[in-house]
Order: sequence, then C-alpha cells, then structure tokens
Amino acid sequence: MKKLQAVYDQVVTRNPNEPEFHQAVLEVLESLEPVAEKHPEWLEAGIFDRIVEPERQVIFRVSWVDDAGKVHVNRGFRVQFSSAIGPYKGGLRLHPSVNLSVIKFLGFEQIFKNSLTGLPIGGGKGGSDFNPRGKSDGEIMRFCQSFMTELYRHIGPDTDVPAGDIGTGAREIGYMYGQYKRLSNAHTGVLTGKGLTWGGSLARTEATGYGLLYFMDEALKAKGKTFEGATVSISGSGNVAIFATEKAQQLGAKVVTLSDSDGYIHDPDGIDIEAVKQIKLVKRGRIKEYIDSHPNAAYTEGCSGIWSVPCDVALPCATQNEIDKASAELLVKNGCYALGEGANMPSTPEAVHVYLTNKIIYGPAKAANAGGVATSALEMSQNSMRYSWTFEEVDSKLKQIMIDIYDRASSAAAEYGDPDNLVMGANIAGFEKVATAMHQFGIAY
Ligand code: NDP
Ligand code: 2IT
Repeated sequence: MKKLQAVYDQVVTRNPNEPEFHQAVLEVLESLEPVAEKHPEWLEAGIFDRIVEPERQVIFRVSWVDDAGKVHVNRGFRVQFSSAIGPYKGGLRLHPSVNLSVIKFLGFEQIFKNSLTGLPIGGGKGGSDFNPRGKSDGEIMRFCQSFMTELYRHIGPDTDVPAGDIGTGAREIGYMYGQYKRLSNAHTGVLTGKGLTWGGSLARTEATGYGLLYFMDEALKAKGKTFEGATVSISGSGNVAIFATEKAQQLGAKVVTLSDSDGYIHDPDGIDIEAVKQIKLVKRGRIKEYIDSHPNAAYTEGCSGIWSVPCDVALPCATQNEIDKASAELLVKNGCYALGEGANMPSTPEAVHVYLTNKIIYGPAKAANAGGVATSALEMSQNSMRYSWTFEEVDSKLKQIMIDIYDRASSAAAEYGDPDNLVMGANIAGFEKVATAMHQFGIAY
C-alpha cells in the first residue's frame, strides 16, 4: 500500500489489541489503493481516515440473575459505524468470544456489505460476551431484557435497527423486542428477524443461507459450472448453515458435512437436513447427535478437520478465521474449485491468498452473505408500509439482489483491472457508494 498505509498505521496505533478489527481494515484498504489513486478528492477530504473510525461506540453493563439466584455481569456493545447511506444496520452477537475488536470488525464489514445490497442501510454491529449455551429460557429472557433496557435508548427504526447473528435467533429477538416495546411504548420496525405475527418478514429466516447459494450459483455459472451434482462441504449448523444446506440440495448438490464448535459430521450419503433441523432448531442439541440416527455418517471431535473432506464447493458458515492457510491448501489439493463465505471473515488473509493464487471461484463474505441483511432491509420496507409480501415475493427480490451484488462486485473488479477478484470488486463497489455520500455531506462528521 502506498497512499493508504498511513491510514492503516493510525488504525493500529489508535486501536491496540484489536487484531480482528485490524484484519478487516487491512483487507479493505488494500483493495481501495487504486480507488485512492483515482479519487484524490476523497483522499483530500479524509474519507479513508473517517470511514475506519466508528461514528459512535456504546459499551454497557448487563446484569442478570440466573435460575439459582446468582447475579451475573456481562458486557454489552453497540458500535454504530456508519450512517452515511441509511440507519445503522447489523446484527447482535451473543458469544463468549465477543469483545470490542470482534464487534468492530463486524461493524466495519457491515458498512460495505450493506452498501452492496443497493438498499439504504448504514453499518453497525453489537452483542455481548454472554454465553447462551446451556442457559434456560428464563435465563435467556432475563439477559435479553436487561440487555435491551440499556440498548433501547440508542436505537430506533430510523436510527439503528439491530437483528440476529451468532447466538441471537428468533427467541432472543422476541424477548428483546418485547422489552423495547414496553420501554418505548411503540410498536415499530426497530429490530429485524421479528416473528411473523408481529412484523417479521417471510423468508428472513432462510435469507442468508439461500442468498449465499444464489450468489455462488451466479459465480459458478459465470465460469460454466453448476451446483447440479456438486459435492459441497458446509461448516456450522446454525441459521446460515442449515438454510445454505437446504438451498444447495434444492439446486441439486450433495452436502456432506456440517459442524458445531465441538466437532463435525461427515455423511457421504448427503446430509438429512430435516434431521438436522430437529436436532438444532427444535431440540437445541449438538450436531454429534446426528450419527445416532444415521449410521453411515461419522462424527469427528474438533472443527478444523472438516476442510480435509474432499469437496467441489466449500461454504464456511460458522465463524471468523475458521479456515487457515493449511486448510485452504488442503481444500485446493483435494479438488475444491469454489468457496463462498456464509460466515463473516471465515478465512484468514493467508487462506484468501491461497484462493486467489489458485484461481478458486471465491465469494467473499461481504458479497456472498449479504442476503440476510438485504432481507432485513426488505422487512424494514414492509414495516414502513405496514404490509407483508408473500414468501415468493421476498424470495424473488432476494434472488435478484444477490445477482445484482454479483454484477456490482464483478464489474468493479473488471473496471479496476482484476476481473476475477471479487474481494477487491466487492470492497470497491461497497465503498464507492458510501464515499460518494460522505463527500457530499462535507466534513462535519
Ligand atoms: P448461529 O448461532 O445460528 O450458528 C452458529 C454456528 O456456528 C453454530 O453451529 C455454532 O456452533 C458455530 N460456531 C459458533 N462459534 C464457533 C466457533 N468459535 N468455532 C466453531 N463453530 C462455531 O449463527 P448464524 O448461523 O446466524 O451465524 C453464522 C455465521 O454467519 C457468523 O459468522 C455470522 O456473523 C454470519 N452471518 C449471519 C447472518 C444471519 O443472518 N444470521 C447474516 C450474515 C452473516 P455452537 O452451537 O457449538 O456454538
Ligand atoms: O452479518 C450480518 O449481515 C447479519 N448478522 C445480519 C444483519 C441484519 O441486520 O440482518
């Protein structure tokens, strides 16, 4: 980097001990170097310096009482990164690994992802280091109510609209929305991923996983390939992984793996997705329970071995940095020719380098998993209209949005001279829209 090195150095100096945030910023700034060359006026207006600094960061105490009467204290976060093109928008992650670095990397990525959707949404992210695993419904409810008791004053349907992410699904959104409604005395579209009887959108549950497949289908078609008959390896077994599996199967692929944070299953016959839904969505169980009813499937402790299973297409749908250089090399060696990121930043920079040098068809997270937030924006539209579209209407809009995102990313990549580099294309296309808005606003913030 020449023009933007100083911007990155300042980020590292100003935000020590935030490795995930540094990683996300570096990837974007590296892509934007030619944009800085082309737009000296953006450099002069400090657009690059400003976009790496969140507009606002809120950190708060969340106290709650467990079923045994013991008091717990967690830390809550909401990072409102950019409102240049719309209200802050992004999920809430509940996981013990959550810290400021993780929320900032996610919030930063969200700016460009949300811009790529073509819809008017800014970027933000939040969550807590609360661990939902093993908690009763009552404990989850009390945590969510306490969390919202502080968060509610920072959000609003035209200000900041949170949603789900790891550990935050329909149940948690329900408890949070109920508390918001009580505190504010207003029934508004302040969260997305809502229940269908109180403002939720059909197809939002499926959207991230389905969208990932629509995006990758487009990327495969551009290279004369198809999901029909392909062997697909998917990690995770949460919201994104389950609906990615379902859509991959509908497109004629055979999905052979799924995982959770304890280990992975390999079913050479193809994953029985209805059985997985029963285990994960109904019983809230562990993925290893799958082998009890599927004797041809094998369970292996530990996560990284999942990438040693040979596949044509890999779809990481669990968490950040789940594919390192060695796993990426193994995937390539075993014949994997395409990889689409359902999770946010699941590949280390060294792994991304392996995909690019080996000319793998690579769908980066910002583009490939944008279907979830895009459908959240469609939920906001329906709330504003006080109206609901059918499943088919939402699904067909989602599909078109994913095709458009592919076109935006690949056109920007071509325009900047590296046609197959969708990471660069997605970063540039996402950035240009936000930068244009920031420039037109002047330098007040
Ligand atoms: P869920 O909580 O529904 O599922 C997460 C899955 O990933 C679980 O199987 C979980 O296993 C596994 N997992 C979580 N942390 C780890 C870890 N540290 N190591 C290994 N496995 C892990 O979350 P989602 O499916 O919603 O999210 C998955 C990814 O997709 C995240 O990166 C998220 O940011 C991203 N994403 C989600 C969107 C959405 O709409 N929900 C939209 C766009 C991106 P376990 O049960 O053991 O914790
Ligand atoms: O990472 C993401 O895009 C999400 N977790 C979804 C955010 C949203 O607002 O729907």
